[in-house]
Amino acid sequence: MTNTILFVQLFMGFLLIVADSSCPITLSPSRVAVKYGHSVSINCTADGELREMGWESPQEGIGVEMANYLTWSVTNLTTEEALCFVNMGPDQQCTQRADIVLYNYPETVNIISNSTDGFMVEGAVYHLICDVHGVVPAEKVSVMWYINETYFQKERMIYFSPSRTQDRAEIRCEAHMDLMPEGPYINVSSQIFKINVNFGPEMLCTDVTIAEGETLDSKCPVRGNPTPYVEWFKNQQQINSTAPLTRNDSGIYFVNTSGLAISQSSVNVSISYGPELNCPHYYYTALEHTIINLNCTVGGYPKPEVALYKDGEEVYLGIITRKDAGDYVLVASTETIVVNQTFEVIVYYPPSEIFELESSSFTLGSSVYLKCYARGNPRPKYSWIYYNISNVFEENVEESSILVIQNATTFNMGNYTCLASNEYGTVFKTARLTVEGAKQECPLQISPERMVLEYNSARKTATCKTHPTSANEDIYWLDNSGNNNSSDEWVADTHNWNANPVCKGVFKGIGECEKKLDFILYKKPDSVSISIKGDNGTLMENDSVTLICEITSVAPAKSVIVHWFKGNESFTPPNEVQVSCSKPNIDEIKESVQMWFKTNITLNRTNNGVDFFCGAVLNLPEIQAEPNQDLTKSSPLNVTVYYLPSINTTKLSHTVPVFSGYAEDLKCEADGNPRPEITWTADVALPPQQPNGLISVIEKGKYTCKASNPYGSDTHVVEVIEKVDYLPLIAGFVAVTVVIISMIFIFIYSIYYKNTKMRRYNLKNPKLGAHNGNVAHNGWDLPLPMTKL
Ligand SMILES: *C1O[C@H](CO)[C@@H](O)[C@H](O)[C@H]1NC(C)=O
Ligand SMILES: *[C@@H]1O[C@H](CO)[C@@H](O)[C@H](O)[C@H]1NC(C)=O
Ligand SMILES: *[C@@H]1O[C@H](CO)[C@@H](O)[C@H](O)[C@H]1NC(C)=O
Ligand SMILES: *[C@@H]1O[C@H](CO)[C@@H](O)[C@H](O)[C@H]1NC(C)=O
Ligand SMILES: *[C@@H]1O[C@H](CO)[C@@H](O)[C@H](O)[C@H]1NC(C)=O
Ligand SMILES: *[C@@H]1O[C@H](CO)[C@@H](O)[C@H](O)[C@H]1NC(C)=O
Ligand SMILES: *[C@@H]1O[C@H](CO)[C@@H](O)[C@H](O)[C@H]1NC(C)=O
Ligand SMILES: *[C@@H]1O[C@H](CO)[C@@H](O)[C@H](O)[C@H]1NC(C)=O
Ligand SMILES: *[C@@H]1O[C@H](CO)[C@@H](O)[C@H](O)[C@H]1NC(C)=O
Ligand SMILES: *[C@@H]1O[C@H](CO)[C@@H](O)[C@H](O)[C@H]1NC(C)=O
Ligand SMILES: *[C@@H]1O[C@H](CO)[C@@H](O)[C@H](O)[C@H]1NC(C)=O
Ligand SMILES: *[C@@H]1O[C@H](CO)[C@@H](O)[C@H](O)[C@H]1NC(C)=O
Repeated sequence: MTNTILFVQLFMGFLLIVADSSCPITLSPSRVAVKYGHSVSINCTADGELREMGWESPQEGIGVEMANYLTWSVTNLTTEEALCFVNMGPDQQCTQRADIVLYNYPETVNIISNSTDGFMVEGAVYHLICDVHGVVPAEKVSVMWYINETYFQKERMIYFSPSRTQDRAEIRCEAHMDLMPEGPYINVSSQIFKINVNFGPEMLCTDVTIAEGETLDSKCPVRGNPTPYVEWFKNQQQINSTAPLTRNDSGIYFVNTSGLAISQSSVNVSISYGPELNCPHYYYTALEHTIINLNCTVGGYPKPEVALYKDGEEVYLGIITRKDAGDYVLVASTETIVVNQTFEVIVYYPPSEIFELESSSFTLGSSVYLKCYARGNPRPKYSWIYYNISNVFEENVEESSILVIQNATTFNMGNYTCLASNEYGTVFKTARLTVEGAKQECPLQISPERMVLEYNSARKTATCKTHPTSANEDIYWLDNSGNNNSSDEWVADTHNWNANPVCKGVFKGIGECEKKLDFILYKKPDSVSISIKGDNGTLMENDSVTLICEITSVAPAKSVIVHWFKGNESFTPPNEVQVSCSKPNIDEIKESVQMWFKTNITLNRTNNGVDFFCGAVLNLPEIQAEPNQDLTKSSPLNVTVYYLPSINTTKLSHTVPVFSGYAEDLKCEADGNPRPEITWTADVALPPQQPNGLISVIEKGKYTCKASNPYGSDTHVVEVIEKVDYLPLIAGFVAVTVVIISMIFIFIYSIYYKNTKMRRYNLKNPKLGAHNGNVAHNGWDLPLPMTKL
């Protein structure tokens, strides 16, 4: 800054020096601006000395005067010409022209245009001139144009093409003249030039979409200046264009306009509305694998986009599955408007397969739980099929059903079927409960379990019931021979051999099973007889014969037992007993039969003359209360067994001594059937034979005994030898010995007798005599005197 100032000062000094050197005149003020007709005064000073000086000017010029200074004054200045001069010497004159700016304000500033009264047509070109009148100095004048107080141009004449937005714009121009610093700044504005821009009528719509409720007027106004007169037609009918439009008003309209000009145009009007969304329900129900008809209506123009959302994701509802259940939002949207509606989808489906129900085995006495669960909508109802006894309970827990078996028994074995059903279907599953190592029991009880009746006796009844008790099970007797109306009773027919009463039941969870009544119809034998086979008249010892016990009309065959008797004693046959029957299959046959019990025995002599019996008995505990009563005995069979003679040698030794003079008896005894004949022969003279095979021999020799019967003979030889007679000697010795022994014995006995006699008599009660036998009977005080034991 200081540098700049210094520069200016230096420059001024240079100018002064130049002036000084040429001309010492100083004008004060050096420069002056004066309004036309106003006064001005300029002091012309030479260099302080008196000089000849003067002023030349068309106004108030001053002739040469001697002065230090000379002041030129004009009161009504009209010229800019004024010159101060100083005569410096002869022919030397220096002058200084006064720097005067004479000015004057514009008299008028007008806008001149070729539009009439400011009326302009949009787009046309008009010129505007800013006409500044009476201003001095004219060349110093500049022009500024304003439109609505906004500067826009500076030319004195401008070309202007108005737009409709400039309708009623105010245009003015300003004339400016800057005479500063000596003079003023002149700023004069013209009058406002108001323009009126005409255009139209202008219909901008050709193809238009108008929202429902709006009007043609508002959406398709006809622009124009002057305001046009507009008539709308549709189908040759004039339309009230200020009436709100409805969605049915789409179509082609014709518009007649008259304003700046008259024109007709056609407009294709579409009415936009919506989107409108209307679903009839807030929830929909559908069966799985079907299609839901949401039946929602979507309206609107332009056509809205419709999308379905579930959990924030766009979805498509096709064939419904259970996963599709839930809340949905249906959204209809155009570029600007979004509407939505929520609804719920409920999917019905039949129960799924049953889970968690599995076959298993349990231990007796434990608790068993069977769970049945199936998915389904609506929630399935459960039912069970099983053999229903009192320790089984059903419990519905949440969405499942539990079957509880407390203290399980073998009767809880079986099939357990769970059914799950809803309106749309039923599923079932069967689990089997077993006990390891146990068999399925048939829950039937027949009472009595066994029925033993005599043929032709009174009828009796058996009942069949479930056991353990269970309701509503189907029980019947299979044998209809004795069937009663009541299905659980069976009446025995004691004439029917073939009754086979079976009680049958059909049980849920177990199926069919049956129990047999152990029904026995018995008949005691009509007769029993014993015979022997192989008896061709003579039965010899060691013959093998067959004993046959025949029993007639007995039942049941398998229960018949035969007892064999020899004499009055029973015996067990040594060999196998063969049983045969008049009908085959002894173990099965029920009706009365004829039976043969055969056994082989080997005969011996002890069987001779013995009565054989057989007796039949039924081995049925029920009729064996009195065992022997029921034994049906045969009549006796008297067996005769023939056998060869045999001599009893124990009584007859081979050598027999005889004392001379004494006779010796020889007795030959022989066994045999028939009784053998005994004959003695000898090599000496045979003494006379006595009956019973007895002979008395005296002579020594060989004696032969022969026993014979029709089946054979036996012989025995006895040799009789002679012996010396020592008998008297021996007899004497024996007599002496006997005497000695007798004496010793008597002696010993007499000592023993004395001792025992004393003791025994002490036991006698001495009181008895005194009391005359009248004593209390104390049990041990017997009234009887104790006698010698
Ligand atoms: C100034 O001069 C003009 C013409 O020279 C004249 O018409 C005017 O009356 C004068 N004004 C006065 C105040 O003298
Ligand atoms: C002109 O200048 C002189 C000398 O400087 C002075 O005395 C005088 O008063 C001035 N006159 C006017 C009108 O200023
Ligand atoms: C006005 O003047 C301009 C320029 O001179 C010319 O182009 C235009 O046609 C004129 N307009 C009228 C209505 O005379
Ligand atoms: C001219 O004068 C008017 C009115 O006094 C003023 O509003 C305008 O700003 C002036 N123009 C300039 C360029 O100074
Ligand atoms: C045109 O419609 C507007 C609005 O409905 C109504 O006010 C006006 O009276 C109607 N004009 C005629 C001519 O029906
Ligand atoms: C759909 O809705 C219409 C009208 O709301 C009704 O007549 C029709 O029966 C509905 N169809 C179905 C499948 O719900
Ligand atoms: C099982 O038997 C009990 C008692 O008799 C009865 O209350 C229950 O309904 C029966 N259950 C079934 C599934 O039959
Ligand atoms: C379970 O059953 C057995 C025999 O059936 C019986 O003795 C026992 O008391 C039962 N226990 C319970 C807890 O019912
Ligand atoms: C068999 O009979 C004899 C006599 O006849 C008799 O002594 C015997 O005691 C009887 N035995 C039986 C077991 O009856
Ligand atoms: C008995 O003996 C006969 C002949 O030797 C034989 O055929 C039969 O089978 C035997 N019977 C028995 C039961 O041993
Ligand atoms: C068997 O018969 C014989 C001869 O006929 C007879 O002697 C015997 O006493 C009879 N035995 C019985 C036990 O009847
Ligand atoms: C032989 O006789 C004796 C004596 O009388 C007798 O004890 C025995 O049993 C008889 N023996 C036979 C085989 O008969």
